[in-house]
Amino acid sequence: MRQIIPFNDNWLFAKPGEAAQAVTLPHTWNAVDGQDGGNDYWRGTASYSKHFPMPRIQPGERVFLEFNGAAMSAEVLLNGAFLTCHEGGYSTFRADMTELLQDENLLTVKVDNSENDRVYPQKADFTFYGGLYRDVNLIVVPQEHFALTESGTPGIKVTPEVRLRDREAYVMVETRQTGGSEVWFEIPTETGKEFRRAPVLGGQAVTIIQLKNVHLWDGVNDPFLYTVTAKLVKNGQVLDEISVRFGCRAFSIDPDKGFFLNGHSYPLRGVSRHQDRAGIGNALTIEHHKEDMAVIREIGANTVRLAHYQQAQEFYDLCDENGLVVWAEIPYITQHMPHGRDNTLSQMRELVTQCYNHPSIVCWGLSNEITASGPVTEDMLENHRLLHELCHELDSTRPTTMAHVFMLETDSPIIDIPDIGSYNLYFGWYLGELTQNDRFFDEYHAKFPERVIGFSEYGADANPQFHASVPERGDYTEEYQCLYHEHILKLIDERPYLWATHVWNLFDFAADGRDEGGKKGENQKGLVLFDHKTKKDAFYLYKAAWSKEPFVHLCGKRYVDRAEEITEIKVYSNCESISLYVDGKLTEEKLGKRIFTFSIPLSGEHEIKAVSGEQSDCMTIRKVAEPNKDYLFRKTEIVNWFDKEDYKPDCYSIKDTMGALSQNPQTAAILGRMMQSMAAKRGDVAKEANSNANLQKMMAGMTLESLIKQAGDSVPEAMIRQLNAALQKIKK
Ligand code: GCB
Repeated sequence: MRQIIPFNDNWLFAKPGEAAQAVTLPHTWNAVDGQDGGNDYWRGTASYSKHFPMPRIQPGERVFLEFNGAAMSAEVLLNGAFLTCHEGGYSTFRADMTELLQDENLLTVKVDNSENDRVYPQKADFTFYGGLYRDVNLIVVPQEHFALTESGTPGIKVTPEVRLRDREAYVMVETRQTGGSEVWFEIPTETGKEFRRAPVLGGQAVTIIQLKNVHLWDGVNDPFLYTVTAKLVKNGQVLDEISVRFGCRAFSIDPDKGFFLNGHSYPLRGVSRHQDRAGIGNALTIEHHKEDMAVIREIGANTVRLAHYQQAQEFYDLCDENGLVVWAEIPYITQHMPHGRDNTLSQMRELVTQCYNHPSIVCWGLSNEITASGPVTEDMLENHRLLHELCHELDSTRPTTMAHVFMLETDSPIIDIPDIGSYNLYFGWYLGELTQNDRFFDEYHAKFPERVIGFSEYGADANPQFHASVPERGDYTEEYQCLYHEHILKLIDERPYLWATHVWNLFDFAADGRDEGGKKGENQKGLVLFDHKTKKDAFYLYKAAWSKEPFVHLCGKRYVDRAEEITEIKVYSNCESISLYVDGKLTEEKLGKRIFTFSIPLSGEHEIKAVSGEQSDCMTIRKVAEPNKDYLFRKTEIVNWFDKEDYKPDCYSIKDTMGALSQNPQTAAILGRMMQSMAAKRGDVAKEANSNANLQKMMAGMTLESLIKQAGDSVPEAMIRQLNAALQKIKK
């Protein structure tokens, strides 16, 4: 019988020219430098080595080595001889090492996350951690065994076809193997078990098992899972055995009505997740995965976009168990690389092969914002067509999708390639007004009523150190993040045709190139901090919308010192009424939905308590004479400096629109320089926004002043003054 032996202990890790250190897997070498900003984390080739004795095996047995994540490329040597190599840091690969084994062995894995032009990702808004950051195992199997090596296959493929009307499913089960003469399949059911035998023909065995009265996998309501066991048999003797869980569900997507699960409307509303956390990088344990899932369950999401690459099998398993609908994707992102085609195809082949059996997954993401760094080329189109065809060759049951960058023209030919589409929009954060998001979808849906469209990313950065009573775009306050999401949540509620929506992001995550909003190396669009524990206020807005667990949350607990005479108290709750107590006295009771606001006069220190039935929350706030400077991301006010200066209305200034400034060659040149320096410190979206014609059109109506405001501290005040002075020298 097969044995799986954990192989995580007693490794030696060494960077070139450095002494080796003992490590236990999972391990990444960028846990610290990949999160501290500066875009200077070490990318190179390091080595992991391990001595081990000959595993105890029976004659004829084979020993496979399994890597579940070697980022980004790996070359594996056993006793100095080449065993295998792999490109792509997020998928499983295995190799048969039996022939190279000796009494005493030395395994060496050269792992490489250095820059190149072939292996995705190379350009994206997250840290490309290097290392053996997921489990390594030995798998000992008999001579004749289920397949292990082709694209990291689980050896078994389960395709349930559900007939809702008859409440039955026809489950096709296929296995691949070396040897054996037949395969015995067994599915325990709630009333007994189904058993079938199928002959091995050409290395494959197939059966179809009818499940009557099928228990459906019904999302978060009832994520029921079956298990199928396959036994490889010869002469009546069982040689190898594997089992896998699967779920029976049917889904469809309507361009007008959105997503349907098992015949009922099931709007997909949820979050995205990256696989890293503060101080640990991507070397996560099962406990980390479980903690993340608990947060997803707490917020009440029914879908998760596992961005921007294949994530750990343990996490897809958790999604199956918890009924989360998953968008799965490969890291074909930001920049199309002409030499990267094979790598996109092999990463997709592995994703689909390795993840096929998860009922949670409903689509394969071909790429993310792939047009962000350059125009749509014939090579890029061809790459997408091949990926799309590959997905359908491997899987006829799931649609392909793409996440488009917000400046991609809606009539671009690339949009027609995947079965369904989705846009990442950041109006109201990187640029523009919040209402531009609404307008975008309204226009899109009116123009392309037959296209399925979703909202694959939206978000605003917030550092919970920063607060404002009048929040503004670009101030990085918790309060602006709340306003932003309140707007978008309403937008989504009013547009049921959006087949799936995903907040970017559930958790803050590492993007070592970032330096903004008071933190280095982090993208702070999370609803939860990078510790994956501390929740920002906006988290509770979604909880109020999605979760059925009654709760009351008082916003602004970290906004203690308040200078205003009358302050707003905001409560997020899924209860129907909220009673507000100030210093122990009931001041007001309100009926409402999700968002409850109260105005209370401030004098001294106050105990605030919000109550609904059994649920309550409390906080202390106090009146202060002057605004607390620690709450301000921008320590100086930028609104007033301009008025104080001598202002010549017949000359250009930052009060002019981007459209007007780009008309005049002199002001256009000044603008260009400023945009470049602004973009340097922010994510790729901001960087690419510079050169995009479609985007320039969208921004033409904005004043330069409002653009600067939302750019936060990437434009220092001295520079704004200089800029204005330079513009004021140019006559209109
Ligand atoms: C995007 C990208 C994502 C970034 C995000 C941002 O559109 O797809 O990877 O992290 O924008 O925060 O800028």
